[in-house]
Amino acid sequence: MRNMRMSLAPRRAVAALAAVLLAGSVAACGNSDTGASGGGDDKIVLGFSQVGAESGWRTANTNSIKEAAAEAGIELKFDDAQQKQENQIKAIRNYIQQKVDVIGFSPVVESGWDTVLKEAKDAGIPVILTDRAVDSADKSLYKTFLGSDFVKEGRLSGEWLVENSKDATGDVNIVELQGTTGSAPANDRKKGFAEAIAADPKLKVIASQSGDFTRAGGKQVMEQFLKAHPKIDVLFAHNDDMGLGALEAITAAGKEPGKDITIITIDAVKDGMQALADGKFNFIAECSPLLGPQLMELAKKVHAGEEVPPRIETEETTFTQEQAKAALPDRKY
Ligand code: GZL
Repeated sequence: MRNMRMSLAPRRAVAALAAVLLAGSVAACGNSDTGASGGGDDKIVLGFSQVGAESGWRTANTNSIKEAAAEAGIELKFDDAQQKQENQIKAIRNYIQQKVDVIGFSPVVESGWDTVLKEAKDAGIPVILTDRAVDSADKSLYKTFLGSDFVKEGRLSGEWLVENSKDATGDVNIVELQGTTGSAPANDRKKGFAEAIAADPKLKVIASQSGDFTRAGGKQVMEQFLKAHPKIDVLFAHNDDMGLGALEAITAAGKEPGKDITIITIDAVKDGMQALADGKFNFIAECSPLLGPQLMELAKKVHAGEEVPPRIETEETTFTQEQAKAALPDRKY
């Protein structure tokens, strides 16, 4: 009997141990489940496809998203597409495969998204657009678009130039450094600027080319502009980084930026604001990259099935040289 008891005891112990292990593994599986739609826990999983790391603005935008996700207790899967649309489409498809709860992305260009966004919709995964828009006719492919009004940024830039060119005698020759070809900010800033300067026929855009939002691109294209056009009065750059790259070319050509050539840019990142405060830039229209906290609030709402506004415009302002000097100490990015 004893032997029996003895033989029974280990079996009971094994059964008890197995039960504990089984219970533990089920619990562990629920806690460590990161890919499926929320798994057995309440942690929202957000898959985000970022344009790249092309500018100071983009770096600040990425930091805002990562910090806000941590703050909000949202598990962030993050992909840097290196400014290639095919990489963004691949990342979105991966997120669909992983059954994330919400997909967020900043589309590098406006067109070519309908197929992959329909795949996300068919998979029941809500999509939030941030920063840049898409030109899809089907607005049901995403829940909302959180970002700036780029046409307004271009218009404010042009209006400042009209206001500050009143005393000019003869034509004012403008060269334009466009952002990434096909991107919403490039298309819209160009449109807004052109509409504004139409108010004064003296203001003429004599050359316009993409510098792809990078410092290197801005420098390279500005060198070409300076070689081709002996009289350049104004540079309008679609972002600070291309303006900062252009500064090197302007200085190398023996001209004084901010004086010989008036420089207008968009973004208001710290390096741009420093150039403005130093008198090398003349005007900046702000484009805020700090979209992280609003993105996380929107992710929670769409995950909970709550209605959200189809368009949420970020608040921003403009800066002159004097305003930049005053604002610089408090700039977050
Ligand atoms: C604008 C953003 C643009 C910035 C650039 O919201 O998409 O992309 O103006 C950045 O600096 O590269």
